[in-house]
Amino acid sequence: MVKLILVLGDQLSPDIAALREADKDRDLVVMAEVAAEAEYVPHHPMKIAFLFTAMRKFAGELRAKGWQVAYTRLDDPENAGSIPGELLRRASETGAKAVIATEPGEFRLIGALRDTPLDMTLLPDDRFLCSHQEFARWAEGRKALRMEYFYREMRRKTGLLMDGDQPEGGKWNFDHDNRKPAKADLFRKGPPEARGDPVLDAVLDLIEARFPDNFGTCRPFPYQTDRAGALRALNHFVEHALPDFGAYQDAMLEGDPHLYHAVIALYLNAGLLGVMEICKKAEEAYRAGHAPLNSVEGFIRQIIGWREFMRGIYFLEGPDYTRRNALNHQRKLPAMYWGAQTRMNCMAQAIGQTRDLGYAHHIQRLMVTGNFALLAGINPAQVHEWYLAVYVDAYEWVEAPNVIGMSQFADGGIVGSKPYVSSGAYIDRMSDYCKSCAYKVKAKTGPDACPFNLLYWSFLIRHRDRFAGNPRMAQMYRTFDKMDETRRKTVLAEAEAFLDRMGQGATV
Ligand code: FAD
Ligand code: DLZ
Ligand code: SF4
Repeated sequence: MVKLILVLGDQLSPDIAALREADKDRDLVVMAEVAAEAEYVPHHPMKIAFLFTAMRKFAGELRAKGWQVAYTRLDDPENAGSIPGELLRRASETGAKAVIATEPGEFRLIGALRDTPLDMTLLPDDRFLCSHQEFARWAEGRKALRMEYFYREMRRKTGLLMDGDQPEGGKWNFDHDNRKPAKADLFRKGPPEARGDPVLDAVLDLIEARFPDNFGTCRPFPYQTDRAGALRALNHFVEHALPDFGAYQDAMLEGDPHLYHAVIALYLNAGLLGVMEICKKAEEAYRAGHAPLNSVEGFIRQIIGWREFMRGIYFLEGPDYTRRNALNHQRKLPAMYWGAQTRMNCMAQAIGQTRDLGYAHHIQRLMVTGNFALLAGINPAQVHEWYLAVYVDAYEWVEAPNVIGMSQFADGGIVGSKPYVSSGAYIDRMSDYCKSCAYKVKAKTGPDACPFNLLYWSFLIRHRDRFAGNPRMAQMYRTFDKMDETRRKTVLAEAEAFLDRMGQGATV
């Protein structure tokens, strides 16, 4: 009897588990653009446009290979509005009783699929290197879960950058060669241009009409939307940017949103690229003498280390992870995150490019928008929803551990051993943002004082009980305690006044 084969918007890989299990001559592939997925957060229009275009093209590729595909567009009058609803509709049309699906990357959708009355088989998503069971075995009995040790296991498992059983170059991690500030360079090649086509144009019209109020612009649309384009983007990165990826991965420059970053997470997370093909291309570039080891090791670590580690944490910790709030932060996310004016140039830059591209690189996410939210005590659930909505590469399995764990310390220290907080000095060192800011990064108090400077100390003092005993933070507390008392009081009072003004909706 016919079975329904579910392929979700971020499962656009021809060898995805559900398709491998299916019988091309008997089964029906179900793909659907649905309101429930498009609206569970107010996604950036480019994110929805990217996925719907890539889904439509992928369905076309499957049909060309001989699959029967039932594809529902968002504006189809029969659209049931949700993935389970679409499965039930197709089941009643075909008489199918059973569904084969690849496990979704979000507990919400896993639960919704399990709740359908259909005979549901959820197969493990083996596009990842590390299964849930393998991660749980690795984590079991460890006092703390640290990415660095997990990463070494993944290096051994994949053989990437290995010299026998030793790491290439004698070390696992070459980060001490990285983290330089960058200079403006008009000849730096960004990602390859997008090529317009009728499928994309139709989707852009649909999204602009259906989601006119969502934060973010849709045109000009900068991304690739099929496997061939994603491969072009990967090759372009390896050729032009990978050699400098390591040295400048933490740098930030006004007007240069990508620097030497790959801008491939959206393709990888949607299934248009695979983990091993990306890493092998990077390794080949190193072995051919095209890219240095510090860059290639750093890049591969992000993918087989951080990315796999984050997914492991999400599934290990369970559905309540996104509601954690270890620091009891309760402030509302300020309107500047949704595009309202701010006098802080670093925030205006990171949020502005997020609006225009649905993209910011790691350090902008972590040390600008994330750092500010943490210092200001914003409710982590609201921060999580923002990140899940605004980035074209955002899916809960990867976004939540990055936000709730790494960025907001709301999991109490599962992902990181200390919070990622810094004063304005870090942003000044790694960027050119402070030069054209209304605040002065060198000012520690007074009307021009950089808000990051004020909030940094007030954060540390608010959470003294929790962090003073952390050996990696003790020095910061000693520095504060050495300030004269008037200065300490002024810093804390000005931080409070800043937060009050922000809470009342003033432009800060
Ligand atoms: P590059 O900087 O070129 O890195 C190469 C690849 O490494 C990325 O494409 C990505 O696949 C992987 N990678 C790097 N860092 C991480 C990481 N910390 N976790 C997982 N993968 C990583 N990444 C997402 O894919 N989706 C998200 O929703 C997401 N949300 C984030 C939220 C916060 C607060 C922070 C600090 C990081 C987040 N990241 C997320 C990780 C990282 O910022 C993005 O993967 C990266 O910016 C994507 O751009 P890129 O492809 O140019 O990456
Ligand atoms: C993100 C997203 C959006 C916006 N729309 C759809 C959709 O209409 N149909 C679909 O199958 N998938 C969509 N997705 C991706 C899902 O939300 C994603 O599969 C889950 O969040 C699990 O990662
Ligand atoms: Fe950001 Fe402070 Fe620098 Fe302004 S001075 S750009 S607020 S770090």
